[in-house]
Amino acid sequence: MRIIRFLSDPYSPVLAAVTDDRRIYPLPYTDFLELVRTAERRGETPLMLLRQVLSSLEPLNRSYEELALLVPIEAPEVWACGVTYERSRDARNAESGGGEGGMTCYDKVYEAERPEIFFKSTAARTVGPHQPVYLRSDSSWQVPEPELGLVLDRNGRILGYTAGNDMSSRDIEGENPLYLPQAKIWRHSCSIGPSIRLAETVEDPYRFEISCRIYRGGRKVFEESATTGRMKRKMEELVSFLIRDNPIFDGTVLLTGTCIVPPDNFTLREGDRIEIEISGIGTLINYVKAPVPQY
Ligand code: DO4
Ligand code: MG
Repeated sequence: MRIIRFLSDPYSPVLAAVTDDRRIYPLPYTDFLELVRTAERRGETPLMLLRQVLSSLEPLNRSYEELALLVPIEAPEVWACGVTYERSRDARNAESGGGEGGMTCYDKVYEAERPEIFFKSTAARTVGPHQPVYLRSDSSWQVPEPELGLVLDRNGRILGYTAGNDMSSRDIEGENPLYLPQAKIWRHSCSIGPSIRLAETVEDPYRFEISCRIYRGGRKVFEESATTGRMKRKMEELVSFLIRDNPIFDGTVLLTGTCIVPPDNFTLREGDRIEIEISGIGTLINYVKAPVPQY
């Protein structure tokens, strides 16, 4: 069972459940958190509540593909983990010119007890399906980072899973790791969606298949797949470090790090179409836009 938001006529957001057979049921809740809280008040899980509610509702007479999807949750904050996969560690060593001789900061954090966790985005900087992600004007080496996202409550409980794009500037981070916030945070540098897969419907979160495809002028210029089974850490371990002495909000999203990095000679260009697909969650599609001049 997945939860989406879409824009109905006349322009109001609707929360809906998508069943495994892709039927869509508009829900009587304003957002995902209201669904979770209603279930909690009734001493039920979100899935138990949805099963009851859906039995008295009619599915929508439209297909998933026809809907104008919105960001599935307006996450007050998005945090992200880094170097949780070998692929990310190796790419970072390459872009920073490290990796020869002594241990780099990336080698160290990959092995350390404490994971890398950084602040990634706010609701205003985060976009949903089919909204543009922007490039930075001062970077010439930019890539999407396809990541599994955990949707958390204020206690760090994993309520659901979503797909995320941790847009990254490899030349800025490669120049100096202290530039990380600038390599990670700018206008529309984070995208999440298209749905939230209820955590209780996921048997094993280390079996998500993640794929990334990038199209340029209609031609596929990049494709790669990996699985969350290659993650060095456990999801609960990442969450426990996030919430250590750090109160979070209901609906916070934690991106769990990238397992896919395009080749070193690849950089995003205006007009590229990025597709991030995660099994059981769906495909998050965004177009790349040139930076907006300051005003
Ligand atoms: O170390 C910098 C960021 C790493 C990251 O974003 C990732 O591994 O996904
Ligand atoms: Mg990342």
